[in-house]
Formats: sequence, structure tokens, C-alpha cells
Amino acid sequence: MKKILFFLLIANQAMAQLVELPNGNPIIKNKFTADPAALVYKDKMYIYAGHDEAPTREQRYIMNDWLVFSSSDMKTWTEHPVPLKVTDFAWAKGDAWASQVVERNGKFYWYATVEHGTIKGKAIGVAVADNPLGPFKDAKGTAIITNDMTKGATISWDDIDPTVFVDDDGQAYLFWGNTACYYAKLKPNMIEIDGEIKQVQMPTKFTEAPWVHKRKGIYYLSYSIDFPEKTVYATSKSINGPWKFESLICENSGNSNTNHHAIVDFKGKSYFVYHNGALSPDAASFHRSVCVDELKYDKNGKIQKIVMTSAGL
Ligand code: FUB
Repeated sequence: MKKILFFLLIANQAMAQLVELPNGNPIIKNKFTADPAALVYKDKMYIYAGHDEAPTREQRYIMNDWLVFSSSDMKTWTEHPVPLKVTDFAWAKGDAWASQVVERNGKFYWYATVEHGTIKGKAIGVAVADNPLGPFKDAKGTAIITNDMTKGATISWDDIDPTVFVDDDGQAYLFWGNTACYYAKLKPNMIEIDGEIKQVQMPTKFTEAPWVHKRKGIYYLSYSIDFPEKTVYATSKSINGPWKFESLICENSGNSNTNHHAIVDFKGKSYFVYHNGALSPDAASFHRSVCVDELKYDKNGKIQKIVMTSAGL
């Protein structure tokens, strides 16, 4: 009986944190959110986001945990209890930067940027859960990528912004980077890289935020360029490149230096999930907000330019 009461108490506490969020952009209005990644699982879209917590007017990132929101219709969003925090990676010391969750064989793997506690620079951790809402636990007990494993850029923050793409043959790839864009195969266990880390020969300068998806046999690599950032994309017939530059997808919002995005299909439409500074009157680069607009392809598979809207979907 005691066990049942304890379970009901915990379930009740978790439910109490669910918040239904109103329509329109930004889709999350009750807190500052950034670096969205999207996952479609069963009949829902999940958005995993960073959480900007800097005090008013403070011009720096303060990010300690990640958040998750779900929707069945892309209009009404439900906020769920905090699924992952920097402190869940015992070897990390801060900076819950960009991340992505993917599903593989019924498990959910969360690749996340953090500041490493003992190896200088940013690193990538991987957490795992049995369902998209968590709770997520560190899957390895160590980082999957650390700054000393890559030499494409001399900065300490080139190992950020992981994105994972699982190809039709089941092979998973981890892409990540800042200034230099890297990629590596993942082993079937999803928590170790398989073979060497390669550097993507980018067709333009590269800032950060890679996202890989595939449509009708063509690989699309979208990413942030310049600073303040814009989103652009390249295509290839192979995951190993060469990558051909295509065009701009989305301009900078004008009030946020960064413009991290995800591209995902859901219930017959494609979406561009991104952040801007729409909710913040000041320090908008550090008080960002996640938005969603529809993404369209022309008949030749080219992505049409996105114009950010406040109406949303
Ligand atoms: O949110 C911290 C960092 O800013 C992310 O890792 C980058 O993509 C940029 O949005």
C-alpha cells in the first residue's frame, strides 16, 4: 500500500508540471528556449530544447538543463517535466548547449553538448531512456566526443551541436561542430563511435548547428553560417559528400546572434523548427524562443526560403 501511495505521489507531481501552451510563434511563451531538435515518434512531435536562464540584461549563456514539449497537431504544445540536466552527466561541469534525441530499437538516445569537467573545452554526452519523455540517464559514464579528439579548429568549442542521422540501411552517423564540421559512424549500441572521425568538406564557411536529413534519396545538410547566423543548406548523393551548396533557408532574425534549427516531417508536412529572440526585449541572443513554420520543397526538391512568422502554423 505504501508503495502504491508513493507511486501516486510521484505521478501526481509529474502531472502537475504539464503545461498546455498557447498557439502561434514562439510556441513556448512561459520560458526562454533555444537550440530546438525535433523527433517524431508514433503520433506525436517532440521538441527538445535548451533553456536560456540568464538574468535580465545579462549577456551570456546560462543553461543548466534541457526541456521537452510534445504536440499531436503542431498547434497545441504540452510541456513535460525536465528530462535531462547537466548534472546528469557526472563528468560535465556546465553549459547545456545544443542537443538532439533519436529513437533506435525502442530506446531514445540524447546527444548533448556540455562543458567537460576535466578535459578542456566542450564535449558531447549521450543519455538514454525507454521513452521520449525520459527520465534520461547518462548512457556511458564518459563523453562520446571530447575536444582533444578533433583538430579541425583550434578553438575549445568546436565539439558542439551534435545531430544524429540514421540512414535507410540502419547505419547511424553523428555530425557536430563549430567552425569545423565533423562526422563519424556510430556503433549499433549508439554510444560509441565506429572508426575514425572525419571532417566534412563544407562548400561554404561553417559556423555551427548541422542538421542532416534525407528526402527522395538525396542527403540534405543544413547549417548555420556567418555571425549573426543565417541557415543555409547543401545536398549530396552520399552521406560522405561531396556536398553541393544550394541556398539560404532562413535569414537571421535580427535580434538573436544564433539561429539553431531542425527540419522534420510530420503527418504529411515538413517543418522548420528554429529559435529567435522574439520574446525578449533585451539580451535576446541569450533569451531565445523556439518557433515553428512550415517548410516546403519545390518540384526539384529545393527547399524554399522560410520567412519567420509570429502567426506560426
Ligand atoms: O545555445 C548555445 C549555443 O548557441 C548552441 O550550442 C549553438 O548552436 C548556438 O545556438
